Amino acid sequence: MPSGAGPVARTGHRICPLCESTCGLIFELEGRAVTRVAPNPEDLMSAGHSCAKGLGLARLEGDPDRIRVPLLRAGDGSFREATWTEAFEEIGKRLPEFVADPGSCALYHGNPAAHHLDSTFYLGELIGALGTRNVFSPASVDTWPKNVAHLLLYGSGLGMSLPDIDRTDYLLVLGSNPLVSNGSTITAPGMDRRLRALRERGGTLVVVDPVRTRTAEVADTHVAIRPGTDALFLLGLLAVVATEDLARPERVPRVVDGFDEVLALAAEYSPEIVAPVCGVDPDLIRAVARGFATAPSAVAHSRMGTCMQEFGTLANWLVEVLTIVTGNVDRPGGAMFTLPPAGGPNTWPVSKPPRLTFDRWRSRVRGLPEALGELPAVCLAEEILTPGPGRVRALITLAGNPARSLPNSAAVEQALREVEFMVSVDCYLNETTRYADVILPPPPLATRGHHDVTLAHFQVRNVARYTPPLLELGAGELAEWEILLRLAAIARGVPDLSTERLDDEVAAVAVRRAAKLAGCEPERVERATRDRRGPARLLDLRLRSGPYGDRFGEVEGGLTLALLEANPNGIDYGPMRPRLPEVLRTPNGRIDLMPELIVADLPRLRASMSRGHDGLLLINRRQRRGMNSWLHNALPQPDEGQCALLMSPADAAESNLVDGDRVTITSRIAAVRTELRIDRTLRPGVVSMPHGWGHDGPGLGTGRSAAVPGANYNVLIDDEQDLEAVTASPIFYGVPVTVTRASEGRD
Ligand SMILES: Nc1nc2c(c(=O)[nH]1)N[C@H]1C(S)=C(S)[C@@H](COP(=O)(O)OP(=O)(O)OC[C@H]3O[C@@H](n4cnc5c(=O)[nH]c(N)nc54)[C@H](O)[C@@H]3O)O[C@H]1N2
Ligand SMILES: Nc1nc2c(c(=O)[nH]1)N[C@H]1C(S)=C(S)[C@@H](COP(=O)(O)OP(=O)(O)OC[C@H]3O[C@@H](n4cnc5c(=O)[nH]c(N)nc54)[C@H](O)[C@@H]3O)O[C@H]1N2
Ligand code: SF4
Ligand SMILES: [Mo]
Repeated sequence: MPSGAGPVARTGHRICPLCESTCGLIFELEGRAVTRVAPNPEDLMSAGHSCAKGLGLARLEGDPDRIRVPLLRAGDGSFREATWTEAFEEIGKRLPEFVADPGSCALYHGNPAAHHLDSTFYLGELIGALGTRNVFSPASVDTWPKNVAHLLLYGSGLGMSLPDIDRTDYLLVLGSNPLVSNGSTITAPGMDRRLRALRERGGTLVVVDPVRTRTAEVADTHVAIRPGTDALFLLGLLAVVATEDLARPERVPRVVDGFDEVLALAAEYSPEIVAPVCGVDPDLIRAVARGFATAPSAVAHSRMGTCMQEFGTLANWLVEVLTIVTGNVDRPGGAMFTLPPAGGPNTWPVSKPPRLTFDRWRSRVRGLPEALGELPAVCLAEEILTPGPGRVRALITLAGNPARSLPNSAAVEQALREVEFMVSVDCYLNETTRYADVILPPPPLATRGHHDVTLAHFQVRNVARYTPPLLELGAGELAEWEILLRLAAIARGVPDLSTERLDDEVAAVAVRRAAKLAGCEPERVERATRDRRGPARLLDLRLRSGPYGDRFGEVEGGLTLALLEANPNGIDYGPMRPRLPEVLRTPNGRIDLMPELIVADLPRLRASMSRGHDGLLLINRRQRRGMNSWLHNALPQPDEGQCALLMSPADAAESNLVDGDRVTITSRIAAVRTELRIDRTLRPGVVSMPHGWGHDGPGLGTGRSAAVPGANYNVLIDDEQDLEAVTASPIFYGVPVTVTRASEGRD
């Protein structure tokens, strides 16, 4: 305990909700205040791992700039504090008009909403009540190329194949820096320990990244690839596999189609052909291909760097193809499918007829395809700004900062300014919520139970955990799920219906579903779970009807929420186990290695090979104490060169720039200024900046970050012309820019 602190009133377990590692933490509380956060060494998933962000949760929770009561826009444009009743009355006066005009109220839900139980279980109610297809989230600027590749291969965009990192002999990481990000589409807290263990057991780590990142630093081999060329690099690897007869058909599951065709296709892309485009030595491509294909077990893991680039879906498809044709899918040490405790799309029975959740509808203005029930977030601004029938006129944001996370910030902010009515559920008055008419704050973390329903699909080990609320809601606090239900009630035109009634309605549907899954009578399910309310009841229903569930009393010792409450460090159900073919949700129950939609994008890749390679390409870097745009206010940020543009010594010399210069970075659509830092970790031709900064402009309630606003990466990013072809995701990585010394006195 820090000296000077009073006696610790009590401690409690809390799973960290910030990133995909889902570390187990111990909160110390005095009264209602979280005074200290420590890692939980007993946690069965994270075993004592944590990071500065998780340990900073006490600061984040105690940040004096946080919004703790509803805010209403006053006549003069400023915000005033309001009661919940006033806030909902105001929403009740304005929202119904937009619900009556179908689709005119859009919803954007941000990254934290993917973690919390409240939004996981109750957001659907709100979307249903709004009756809108204009639903957006960062998934479409983050993972869609990977989701869609998995959807087309395995039938589910969420239940992805995972690298069995703790047992593999060869790990090929493309476009991810887990020693800083703590990993994504993989829940494996303590990456440093896991990667060290891989090497200690004689395994090999290869990192493909234009930057010698912290992760690349600990690898056996770093492939300093030119941004945007991973698909070609992977084709080069596959060409070696094809021409040197390194594929292992005997280890390829019988449900796989297109094995010969995909290898025949790849054979044309020999290392000598792709190497000059990738900026990589052909011998290195051969060495990686041979190492991967001949290792007892091997797996490739791709993330942000392969998604947010020009050929994202192709790259993520080829990652799976490589793993499959070398005989590494569904085997220990290869790519496996986890079995999430609360179930999910790849544990539930196949819907009949199975239908892929892609391109079922399109956006109004540009006709861009839906994926996984949402439209590409690059459409949000134009759907508001473009007149005509079906225009988005109202917006609800939940736990998101589109003004900083989406491309073309200027257009997004213009849209937020013009939208007729806006409600934000958020704990900060930030670059987005400053345009809201009403802001509704979520309650403190310690009042919320946690089980990561979504991220359990990415866990590299089958562990079930739940940390219950540590505090009751305080006076003036409203649970986030209740906020969502109240908004849904207003949208449904039943604003006076009690939260209890609304929650019972949601639970009644969940009871029927759980009964069906568990194969028992709904009455029995209802009886077994009736003592709980809110997310806890819905979670209990999911756990008990899930793969380890007690089926509401039928399976002795089976999983229940009560069992997890009694075991706050979790329950270990062991390593991932083979799940093919039962895990597949494709229409024909097979894996087609040549999905038409993806293969059709190959000519575009081919055409890119003859392009010149002059000029600088901008990429992005994550920072240890940041979480996208929203921790800069609460957590102290090292300020030296925080938002600097990093450039290699060779490029700096060529551009006649020196360390510390103030520079202007100009993309096709805009320019920003920042400081230059010379950095030897970058491959020449590549410059890097962090995202989520640019805490500037009027009306922010985040005093500390506004004092050090930093440069906004996303003003530079196009939301129109340069999109990934299959999913319409923006291209954040590999953006052509020019960098010049900023003229004196102009900033
Ligand atoms: N500290 C911290 N942790 C975070 C976050 C944060 O903001 N801060 N954000 C969280 C979120 S929302 C996510 S989605 C995850 C993301 O987690 P990761 O997927 O690990 O993302 P990054 O750390 O951005 O790593 C992407 C890497 O791709 C590289 N890269 C850029 N272009 C290319 C390319 O064309 N090809 C290849 N092969 N590599 C390329 C970059 O140099 C970078 O090292 O991190 C999460 N964790
Ligand atoms: N250039 C560039 N742009 C990027 C990325 C990149 O690498 N480069 N990364 C992209 C990725 S991977 C992501 S995931 C997105 C993130 O995009 P967003 O989710 O839009 O942005 P965040 O900065 O994560 O903002 C989270 C918001 O949630 C609020 N919040 C936090 N906790 C809670 C809560 O419990 N309840 C509620 N209601 N609100 C809460 C915070 O105050 C903040 O306003 O950014 C994307 N944008
Ligand atoms: S690694 Fe992620 S989950 Fe773990 S403490 Fe840090 S932010 Fe939280
Ligand atoms: Mo993300």
